[in-house]
Amino acid sequence: MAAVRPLASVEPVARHMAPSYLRHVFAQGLSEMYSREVPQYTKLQKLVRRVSDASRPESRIADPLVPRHGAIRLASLSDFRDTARVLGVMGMRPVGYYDLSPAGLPIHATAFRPLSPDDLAVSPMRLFVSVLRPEVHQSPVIAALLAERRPLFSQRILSLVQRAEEEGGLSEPEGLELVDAARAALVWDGQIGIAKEAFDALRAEKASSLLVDILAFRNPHINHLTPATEDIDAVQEGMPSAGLAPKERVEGPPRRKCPLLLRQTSFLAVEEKISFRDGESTSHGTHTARFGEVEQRGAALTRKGRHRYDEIIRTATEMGLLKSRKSEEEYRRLFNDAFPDDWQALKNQKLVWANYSLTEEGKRYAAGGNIVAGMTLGQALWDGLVSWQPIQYEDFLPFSAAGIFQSNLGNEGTAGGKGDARAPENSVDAKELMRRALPGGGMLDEMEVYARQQFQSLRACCKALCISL
Ligand code: OOG
Ligand code: NI
Repeated sequence: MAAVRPLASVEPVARHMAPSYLRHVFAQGLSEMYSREVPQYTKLQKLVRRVSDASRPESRIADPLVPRHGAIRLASLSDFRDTARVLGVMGMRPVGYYDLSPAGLPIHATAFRPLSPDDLAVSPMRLFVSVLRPEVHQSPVIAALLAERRPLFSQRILSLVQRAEEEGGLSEPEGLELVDAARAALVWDGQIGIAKEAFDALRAEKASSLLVDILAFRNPHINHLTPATEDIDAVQEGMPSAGLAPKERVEGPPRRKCPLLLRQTSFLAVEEKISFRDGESTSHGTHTARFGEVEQRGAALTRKGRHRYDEIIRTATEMGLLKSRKSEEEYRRLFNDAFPDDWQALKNQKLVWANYSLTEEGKRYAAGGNIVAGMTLGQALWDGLVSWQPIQYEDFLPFSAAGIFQSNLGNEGTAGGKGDARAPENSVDAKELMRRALPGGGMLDEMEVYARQQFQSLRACCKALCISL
């Protein structure tokens, strides 16, 4: 007879799997799948690991092989909504609105990501999810294809999501089943899922490569997956000898002592085989859309800082500085004139968000109980009881995103010409439609997310030291 275990040795079993753990498993699953699909991604991972090993022990990136973000492109708002619900079970919330139409690309997007620093620390995976803009539906060719499309997620996936929403989570087997099925729904299937005539008609539309990527396949696929590095210039330089064709230059702010926002580079899109089935016969072709990318994150800018950044990008684009590496010095000068390369100066000018925490001395002081009444935050900072760190930028740069789209879709849009990523007139309606499609009130404003984090960290310090806010 099996021995009965005393009750005390039975570990308490959490009823629901932590969303952050599900997100981690999802990121790993996508990474394994993408390395099977795009072998260059494995080469990029190896290069990123080599660069990270060379900078140890300073490297703060725990596992450079787990991707930090990925991107998918969806056809319909109903798939978009279902995706939001699936990612919601993994603790990912929609933040920001990105309109890619100024770059000539008829899509708009949001980024699904964890919000709190603790959740980001467990698994920082984000998914940039774009969807066709409403104007596109006016084309009869596209409207017909949309009407025929089957939903991205199976009934089983949606019923698991519903259970998670109703019960506040999923058990381990159900959580893992959901994550694996969600990953599998995004598998690359080189089979063209529409008739030859529709395919040819799609090819004749504006922005046709993007439309083919979104509408001609039976399901959406991972467009790219992006590991993180702390030395993106070393990764960029190492690409050719690793057998990868890099873009001309790193996108985003220039290299500096105090890194800001997000710098990214990618290897150019790979040519992949596709096949058409036409009755009995099968013919073959190629598709070029998927690539590999690497990111280096810096400090999140405040509204004031972001406004300044957008102005610089506009000027630099007008001056033609963002086209090749030759103008990098001039770009850096322009940039450094607007942003001091010193954290304290950046904060004094209210250009970066800050996360406040008690120093060791501050913790001892708070625990000691003999708190000085009437202390100010300025004093606490001055006395070394409180310190601050810039908050890392966790979102995306629409202009870079547009640039990335361009370079991988045969330059069919217009980005790089005007450098103006502001939304056109009609995007208010499009944005509103996206908002309404999302469960739970729509996209969060990224600035509010950072402002809240700064405020909460400040409030916790002030509370511990009896400082009135
Ligand atoms: C998404 C591009 C956005 C980024 O890193 O800016 C993005 C796409 O190509 O579908 O991932
Ligand atoms: Ni990306």
